[in-house]
Amino acid sequence: MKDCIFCKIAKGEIPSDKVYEDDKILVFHDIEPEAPVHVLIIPKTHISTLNEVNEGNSGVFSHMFEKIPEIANTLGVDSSGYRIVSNCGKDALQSVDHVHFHLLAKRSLKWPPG
Ligand code: DGP
Repeated sequence: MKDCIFCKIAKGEIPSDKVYEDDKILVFHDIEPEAPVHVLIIPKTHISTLNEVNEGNSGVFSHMFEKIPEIANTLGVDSSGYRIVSNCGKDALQSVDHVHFHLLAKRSLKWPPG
């Protein structure tokens, strides 16, 4: 997607503070952190929202979730705990139209988030 900021980050056209990368996913620190640890986990291929997930592209998400324990361990939050959140659409205040999962940690995270 030509004008997608996360596609540009995935291609290295816009710099990011990377935590993990492989051929399918990229993990980088959020520019507006809401917690002492706040990273974004994205598929490298452009998928706009969770509504676009289907049998043909869901493999990247199983890969992503297989990698989350390793990412949490790298960040030093596997024992203390963390929250994974994905905002989909207007009511959830999704601001970047490229599916991403927030990993938040290292503070007490209230629930429900409000
Ligand atoms: P959401 O509201 O769920 O769509 O979250 C989008 C997040 O993306 C938000 O927490 C800020 C972050 N973000 C937006 N632009 C950039 C950027 O250029 N670099 C980085 N590292 N994060 C960004």
